[in-house]
Amino acid sequence: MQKYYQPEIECASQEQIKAWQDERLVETVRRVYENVPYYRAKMEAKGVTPDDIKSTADLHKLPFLTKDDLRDAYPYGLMAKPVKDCVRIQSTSGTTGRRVVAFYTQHDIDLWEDCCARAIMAVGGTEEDVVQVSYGYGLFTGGPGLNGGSHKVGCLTLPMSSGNTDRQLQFMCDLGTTILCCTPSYAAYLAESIHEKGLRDQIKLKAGIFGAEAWTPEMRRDIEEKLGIKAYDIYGLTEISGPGVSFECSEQAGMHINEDHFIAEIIDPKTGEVLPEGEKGELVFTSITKEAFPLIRYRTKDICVLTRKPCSCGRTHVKMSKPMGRSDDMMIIKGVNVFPSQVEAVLMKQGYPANYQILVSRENNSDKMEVHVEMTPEMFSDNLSHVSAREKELESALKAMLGIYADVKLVAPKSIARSEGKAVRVVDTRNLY
Ligand code: DLL
Repeated sequence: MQKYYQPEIECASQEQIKAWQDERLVETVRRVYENVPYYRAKMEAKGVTPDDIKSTADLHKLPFLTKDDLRDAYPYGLMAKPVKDCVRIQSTSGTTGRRVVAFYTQHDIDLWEDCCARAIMAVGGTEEDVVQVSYGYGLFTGGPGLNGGSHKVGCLTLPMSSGNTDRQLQFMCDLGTTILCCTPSYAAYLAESIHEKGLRDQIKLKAGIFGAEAWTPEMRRDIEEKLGIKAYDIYGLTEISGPGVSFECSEQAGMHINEDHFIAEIIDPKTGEVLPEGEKGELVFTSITKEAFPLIRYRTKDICVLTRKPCSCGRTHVKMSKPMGRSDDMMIIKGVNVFPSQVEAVLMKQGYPANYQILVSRENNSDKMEVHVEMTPEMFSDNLSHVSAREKELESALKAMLGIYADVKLVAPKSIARSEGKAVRVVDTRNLY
């Protein structure tokens, strides 16, 4: 039997959902206009005041917000509550090295954890379950979000964080983990290790909640088969709270967006025009319950489709498809958001020319990032040991900027193919979308 964490909300009528959204949108817009000078200026520039916003039908009148706004307003410019009312930040990388920082009051954390609890119960989680949270903890939202949701459901929670595979497997076997939460690529890696070590009979897993990056239907089948589980998708982004903005249910076909907290729109990424239900475009969110960091019409850059087709699970909230790509150049490598501009900034700072190429591939279900960088003619004449020392130096500078390892290869001047139009900065052979 299908169980819900908050049935009266998750299965509310369309009218009720609309009524919540109307009321909360009007309140949120007024609040940010009065408390956040950055928003007030943006609204004034578009000639719109809180009096113009009477319901969700007026949403289109409001200006969009992008990662650039977050960068411009960094660090405190979009905060809608004083620091004394905030208890947490989470963070992720931004477009040109400035990080995105999201703020939370205790109430914000509470609502975020409710969303994650809904996701856990949607995959069959109950207080009988042992939930292994193998998303990273710390600034990344994955660990803290699912951890909180698991507590709310009353599951025994293993705050493993990512890495240390032997320890992951030992706890999984010894404590009888039933639900695994991690990125799909780490799930695939764990599945392979379980298979290789012949541990399949010793595990009690029944479900997995895997998100934070794109994964293919083939990958889902492979993980499900190797582990003998159902693998569910979960979506979210730091700016809008973290995991649990939307989650899959028993249908395993699209993710329910928690519409009592977030209003979703699909727009044409080129014109900004709102598209009708069922059309593919960029997903835009407005958060309507957040106290510290409410974002209005935030452009996610994720390309998706929304559907209100009734779902057999009984939930009534709109469903989004799996993201089908991005309208910007952000890549997710080993679960970490990486922009080519960040790589470029490091190279420039270290005195390299802007002739480089980022090669991303997947080997044994694990992402690999290589950066080929042209040397200047002076560097090229150096001896070989200097070259390898320079490579190491760049690798650590990139690690400091991105948080992940990239294999740097310094190549001869003019050896990276020049293109006639836009430079081909990224060659991604993973075929994830
Ligand atoms: O990835 C939050 C999260 C943690 C989601 C754990 C799910 C599980 P960010 O690091 O800010 O936040 O990255 C957000 O990741 O805009 C999408 O492009 C991508 N993304 C997130 N979930 C999925 C998914 C977390 N299920 C960015 N499928 C988003 C495909 C996803 N892409």
